[in-house]
Amino acid sequence: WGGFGHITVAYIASNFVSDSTTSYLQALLRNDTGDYLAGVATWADSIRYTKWGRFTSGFHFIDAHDNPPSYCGVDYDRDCKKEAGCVVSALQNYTSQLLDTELPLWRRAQAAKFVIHFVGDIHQPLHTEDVARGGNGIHVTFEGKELNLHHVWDTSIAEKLVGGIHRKPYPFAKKWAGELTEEIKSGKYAAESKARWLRGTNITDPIATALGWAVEGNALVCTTVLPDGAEAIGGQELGTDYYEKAAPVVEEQVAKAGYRLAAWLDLVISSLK
Ligand code: DCM
Ligand code: DCM
Ligand code: DCM
Ligand code: ZN
Ligand code: ZN
Repeated sequence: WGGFGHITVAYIASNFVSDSTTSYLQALLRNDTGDYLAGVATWADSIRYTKWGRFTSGFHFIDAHDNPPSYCGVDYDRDCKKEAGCVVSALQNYTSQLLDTELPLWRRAQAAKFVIHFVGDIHQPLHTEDVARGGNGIHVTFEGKELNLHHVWDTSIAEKLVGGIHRKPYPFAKKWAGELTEEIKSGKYAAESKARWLRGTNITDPIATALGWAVEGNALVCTTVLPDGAEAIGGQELGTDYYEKAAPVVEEQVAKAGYRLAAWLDLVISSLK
């Protein structure tokens, strides 16, 4: 996701974590405001092109060798690059660093920041997709603007959903997170979705847990992102029909990522004591 998506995911998570998780992470991240998660949600993107952070650039996605729309699927051994890693191995690695109380606090704070970011990214369908580098090479127009498909899914759809963010991601994200939090607590996700979202979550098996999240996002590439394949969409305007199917998917993936991030952080922090 772009910054707006990541910040929204973090605000949703801060609405659901337990009080002890809040205190623990506020201390670790040295921020005792309500923005302690939101404030670090985009940090991983800010370091990925720096010299020291270059090793993390492959951690934001997994390039599933699928063939949308006829075949979707993610296979850890097939798709997670052995040298560069992927978002699934990164979540496992940084979760274990966050759990490792032998590590210096700055390393564990850094691990927390990676976990907060990567739980977001794994829920962006095109971050689990190999075709044209996750859609970066598919040129489209959206509301008349020339963009690539990856950018549309990272940023444009979410921003249109909330009526634009007017260069103020934090207040707009906080508001959207508040709305999605209500949908989870008592609205459209309350009855069935949120219980289903946490099925398969296993702190003793981060690879299987994260792979489950990736498989689910990747399936959306076949149904919603590229329902007629990559060839059909290239050079096209993504009109109202496309947007109206995509927007609820973006909304649910963001809500789900925030709710799962809260559950994951609770599991990590509670297992430390
Ligand atoms: N931090 C870190 N490693 C350091 C120093 C700080 O991971 N060597 C973390 C703690 C905060 C965030 O970075 O989450 C911001 O730190 P600062 O307040 O130093 O900018
Ligand atoms: N950081 C790091 N190693 C570096 C530079 C930065 O681990 N060589 C981390 C420490 C903080 C985060 O980046 O977690 C933010 O650092 P800063 O406040 O220096 O930008
Ligand atoms: N990306 C992806 N899959 C890839 C390559 C990149 O999901 N195989 C993502 C990471 C960024 C965006 O696409 O969100 C742009 O990446 P880059 O700047 O590395 O092209
Ligand atoms: Zn992206
Ligand atoms: Zn990212």
